[in-house]
Amino acid sequence: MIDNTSEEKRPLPGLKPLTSALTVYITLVCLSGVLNLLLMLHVLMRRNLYGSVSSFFVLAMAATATYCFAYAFSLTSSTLGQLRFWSVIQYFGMPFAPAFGLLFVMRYLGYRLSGQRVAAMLAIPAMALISNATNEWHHLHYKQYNIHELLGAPYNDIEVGPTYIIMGCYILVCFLASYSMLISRWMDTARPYRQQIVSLFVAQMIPMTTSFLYLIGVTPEGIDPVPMVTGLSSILMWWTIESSRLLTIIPIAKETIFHSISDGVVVLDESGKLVEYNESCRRMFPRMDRSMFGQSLKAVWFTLFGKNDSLPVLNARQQEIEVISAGSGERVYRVRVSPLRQNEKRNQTGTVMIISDITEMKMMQQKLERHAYFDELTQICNRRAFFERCEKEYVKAKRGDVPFTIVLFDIDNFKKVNDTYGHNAGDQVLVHVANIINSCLKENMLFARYGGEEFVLALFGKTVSYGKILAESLRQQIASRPLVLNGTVIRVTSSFGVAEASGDERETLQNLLHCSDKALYEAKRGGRNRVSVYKGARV
Ligand code: GH3
Ligand code: MG
Ligand code: MG
Repeated sequence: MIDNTSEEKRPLPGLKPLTSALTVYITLVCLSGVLNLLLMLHVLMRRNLYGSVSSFFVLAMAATATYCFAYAFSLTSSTLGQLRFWSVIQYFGMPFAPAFGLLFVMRYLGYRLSGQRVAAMLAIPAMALISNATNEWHHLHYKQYNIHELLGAPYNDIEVGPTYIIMGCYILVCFLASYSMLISRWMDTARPYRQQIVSLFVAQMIPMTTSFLYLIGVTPEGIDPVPMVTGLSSILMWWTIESSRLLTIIPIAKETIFHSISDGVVVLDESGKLVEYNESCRRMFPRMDRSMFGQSLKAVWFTLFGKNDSLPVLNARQQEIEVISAGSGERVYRVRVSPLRQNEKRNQTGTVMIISDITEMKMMQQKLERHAYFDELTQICNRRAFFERCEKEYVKAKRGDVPFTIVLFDIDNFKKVNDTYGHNAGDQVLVHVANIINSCLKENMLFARYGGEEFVLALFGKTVSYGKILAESLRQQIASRPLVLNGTVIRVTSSFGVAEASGDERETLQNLLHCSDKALYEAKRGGRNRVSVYKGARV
């Protein structure tokens, strides 16, 4: 075989006018190119409708169209230089098309594709392009690239090198990977969408079978038949896009759904043995692993929550259980347990447990409850919590004919405390007073911050005389325990108003509070730092 690379510019002596066979090849290749180009433009213009899945499809079509047109031009070459030039241009499409095709299939089937993964998958096509373009320096892609001795230009006679073989194998791997992915998803794909899978399969099968026939020498010598048949794949894809809305409705495999659920899912068989769990479950409980398949519910529960209590009963009822995991860093989970049936009529064939981590939600809930019912500064009940609880106790006392007393008290001259020591010191005084009262009270006594520097006590089952004695002792405690803040002694006193429920049917809690407020006013008027009992008229 003669290496003709040095004679690139010289037209071959045996150059023939375009033969009829060549005219047919060029027409077919151009037709394929136009079909690929039109389909690419069609999808490109409607990409907003099709979403991200269409991007690799457009790239695959663009690569195939480039391959076709460059090959059509190569078929008009009359010199080796022209043939080589168009061969390099072809490589901007040919090795990339199967890689983009595989990327499209992967995205279509719901695989996550990072930028790095995409770049890695395009590395060999890029290597093939560079290797072909620089072949004249190293002959790694084509050991020999000549014009066919007998047929003349544009038919070529090649002897392939190692990078060509790598590229060929890679293209084959791309096709085989697409096929195996499509086949493996066949069972998971709902019947109406199986046409899409078949079309994708056949569309890739057409160029692959053709290259196989080319390799075994069945197709005309010196001619690459693959570009001619890519048009057929395009027609098939076009038809599938229109008829079964290939790019609009994508059948997401059940497996993908199962693993992308953010809750942990655990599946048990009819005897309660572990048969499956999803990705989220593994992330939530890193100790879960596939060696646990076949283990009992008890063992699985222990791995999940570190304890063996609150186990669900695997019967035909739906249950919802809240579990706090044992050990350090305890978390709260909500486990919904449902029976699994193949269909409505069949008996239970297993159990599915859906596990949600509700730790953050619970914490938020507790925080909101605290905000709603506790005074942030003094950490005692706020006015709202007081009314909710006091109303219940008041009604209960009234019904049971049990005495009920209210003690209302207010810090004396508190404005002066603020003015003299500052607002922050005033706050500390409020906390100090609340702490003193808390230390003197029995548990379960309802004590709340009623307003700014006003507090309230509800004494269920206690008469006004008990209230008076208690108020007097609290008054003394406050007066005798000054707050020492940064070396400054802040003395405060309080005035108290005490009133007992009258037992009158018409009396309300508001009336009673009003009475204690009047008594408090009397205490203030009487000179402050004293206890006053309501003695006026009732309702
Ligand atoms: P009296 O003996 O008549 O009760 O006089 P007083 O100064 O205590 O009463 P007044 O109602 O005139 O003033 C209450 C002051 O309490 C006014 C307000 O600025 C202050 N205050 C209310 N809530 C807070 C609080 O949360 N922190 C602080 N530092 N001051 C508060
Ligand atoms: Mg006051
Ligand atoms: Mg006041």
